[in-house]
Amino acid sequence: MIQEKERFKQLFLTALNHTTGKQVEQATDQEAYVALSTVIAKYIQEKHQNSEKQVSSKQVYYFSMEFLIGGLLQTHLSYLALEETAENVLEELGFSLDNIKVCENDPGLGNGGLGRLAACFLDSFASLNLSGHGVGLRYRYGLFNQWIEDGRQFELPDQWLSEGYMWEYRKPSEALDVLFGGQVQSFVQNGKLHFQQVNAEIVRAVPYDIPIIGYQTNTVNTLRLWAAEPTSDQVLIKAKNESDGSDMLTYQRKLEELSDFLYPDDSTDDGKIVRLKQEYFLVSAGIQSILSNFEEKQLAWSDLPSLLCFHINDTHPAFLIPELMRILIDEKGLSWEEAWEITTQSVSYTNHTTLHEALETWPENWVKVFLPRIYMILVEINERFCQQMWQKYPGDFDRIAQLALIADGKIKMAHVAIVGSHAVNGVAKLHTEILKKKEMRLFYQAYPDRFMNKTNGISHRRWLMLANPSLTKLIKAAIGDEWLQSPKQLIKLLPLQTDPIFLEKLQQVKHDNKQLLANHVQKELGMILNTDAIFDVQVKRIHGYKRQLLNILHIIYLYREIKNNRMKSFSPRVFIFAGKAAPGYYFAKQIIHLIDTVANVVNQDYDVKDKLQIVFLENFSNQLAEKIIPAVDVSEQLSTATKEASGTGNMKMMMNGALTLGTMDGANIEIFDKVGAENIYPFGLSAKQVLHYQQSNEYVARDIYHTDDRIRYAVDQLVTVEDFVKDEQTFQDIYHALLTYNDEYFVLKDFDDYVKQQEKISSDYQERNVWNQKSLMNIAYSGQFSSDDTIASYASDIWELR
Ligand code: 26Q
Repeated sequence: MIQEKERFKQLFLTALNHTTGKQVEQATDQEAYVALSTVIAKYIQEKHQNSEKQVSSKQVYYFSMEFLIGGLLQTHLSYLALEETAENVLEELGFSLDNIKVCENDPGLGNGGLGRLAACFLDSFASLNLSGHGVGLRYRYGLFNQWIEDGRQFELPDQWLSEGYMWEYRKPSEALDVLFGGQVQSFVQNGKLHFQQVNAEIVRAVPYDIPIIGYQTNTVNTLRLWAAEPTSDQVLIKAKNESDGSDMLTYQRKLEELSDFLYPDDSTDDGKIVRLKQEYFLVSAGIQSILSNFEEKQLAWSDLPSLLCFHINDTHPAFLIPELMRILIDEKGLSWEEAWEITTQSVSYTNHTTLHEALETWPENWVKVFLPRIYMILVEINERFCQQMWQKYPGDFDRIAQLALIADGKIKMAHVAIVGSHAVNGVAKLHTEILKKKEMRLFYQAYPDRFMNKTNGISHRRWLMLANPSLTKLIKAAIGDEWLQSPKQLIKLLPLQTDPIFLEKLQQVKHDNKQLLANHVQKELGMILNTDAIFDVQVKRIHGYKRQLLNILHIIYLYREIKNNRMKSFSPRVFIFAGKAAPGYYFAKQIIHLIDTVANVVNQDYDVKDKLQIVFLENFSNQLAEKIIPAVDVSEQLSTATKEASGTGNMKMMMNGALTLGTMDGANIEIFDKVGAENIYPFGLSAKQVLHYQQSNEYVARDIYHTDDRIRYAVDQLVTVEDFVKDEQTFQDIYHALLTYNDEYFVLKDFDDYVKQQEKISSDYQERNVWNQKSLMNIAYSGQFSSDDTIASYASDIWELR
């Protein structure tokens, strides 16, 4: 122990001197952060060298356009069991570990759920000793930094690389080329037809590797992020052709730009060509480097599916399918049939949405121009597939037209992904059912065995052990620490529901966490929160279907009731919101503006002080989520049934003892099934009812508006200069979305049920002992939502790892 400490200290001092040239006394926290990370990186390297010596097993490559990995300093210290040592050494040297931790940047390389899921999966791979690696893009700027002024969202570039990134290793010796555009030439050689892409634009792909370690395991996996760079040859050719050197620089920039930005999740059409190129860049670079490693082993190509799995995180990396075909056929000389067998056996696909507007398609013309050889292969896949379907369903033109991969000038990426893989999964039970019975019904009929469910999960280590140290301590004291390795062991907490002392402590932990969040809010917004109030939280991307509007309309109504002293058994509330709106998503930006407008009135009204507070926290991120989630009493999961594929914030909050107020949608349903009706607040239309109303014309939002006085008041406030708004125009589009366009998301329809459950929450919260029991039940049953479980299930049913 003492030896360890001395070694750590020496390494730290050396690193500090190396990176800054300074003595300890002069170093800033930022410089200490750099030195500390350098030391930790050294420990990881040592582990890595051991890990690579281990027997190689089947490798999974998880391809994703997004990885929201969050801060790694804390994770590494904890997983390497170095926290205490570091804390002591730093203290001796006059630093505080807490101050150093805040120097870390949070790379925002994702939009939301899908990107965070990928990060939780990497954590589980390494912690389960499985060889699972991430393949992604190293965007120069992550998802924008959000800044709100006068209720309006401004977007600033997320400069996560400005201070350098401590956990990556640039590997220029493993760089390779990705080709765009040009023409495809064919020629016959030895009686075989060959294809070659000529006059293409070449972009150099340079990998940056981030080692991923597990909790108390020896496994070190890799997250490989690719960056686009110009090749010097290309720039030179360009320079020779142009007289003016400035063009050369512009050209260089143009090539680099490819990996500059991450696209928001509902991006409008402009600039989308870059997104198309990004998707191909990711898979081409990723698969080329994996295959070149495979070739070094000198095995037969037919062995590939027993050694490698390529998993695609939604359709965004689906060009992997034609790219793998291209390499196997054009470069390795395999026949179509051999290549197809290898491809479909090694690729699997997760679907994350059934929203029609979110299913990815690409204009045929773009693919033809920018990926000419890939286009030819897609046409061939489509033709063979349609023929096969013709055999299966002779004469059924209509069906085959609907199944086709290419139709109406568009390439349907979900169709490509399903046809080109051996397994397709949804991310929660309901979502998978909707895929099978509705959205992908015809594919399910054609390939019933291909479809399966894998309900999402979250890393209980990041979202409980690291994010909530006081709860972790309490749980450890009660049931030991086996649950850290086997999260289902959290069920051992169940008997404690009859232990009033334990429940008292649980309440105290929640209160302490609320105080920590309140301190943060005071620092950021200068607002003092009532920590005895219910912390009622909705944090996630701002979207119509997630219905932040339902929440805020309810608050508008509550305000009136409180002002008029009409609330009977009301428990004071702090409503907390956070989330980004996609820059081009006008409606979502309006919602932020509305929340801000209502907050300004409520927070300044002395009459409701201590009863009602509203907070919108800017720039939601992993780091902010880690502050908020341990402090949540009520977890708002309000999506219109059928719309949220799974949700994962619901699981994070449950695991931290929050009670869910949610629709029967996505994984809320599975949470309901686990904790039982007593320990959750479900409300609203069921999926079946939503589908019914969508198909019939029976829902008329205006009828509800006219008959329910509470709704009429809340909706009218959007366009009436009375309690909240300053003019009639600002929020008229929200008003019209509800009344003129008949409330696509059934906000008004679900309002009454929502209010009832909110009232129930208010009165239940007053029986603190009972509430604490419910909270405990949520924690105890949350182990089933650990991503360890999810990954174990992918490993056995999809990747066949063991
Ligand atoms: C597509 C094309 C062009 C530009 C952007 C995109 C794009 C980018 C990101 C489309 C979608 C996304 C992100 C989707 C996402 O995060 N989905 C969420 O995935 C979670 C993990 O499975 C689920 O829990 C959520 O329900 C689902 O909404």
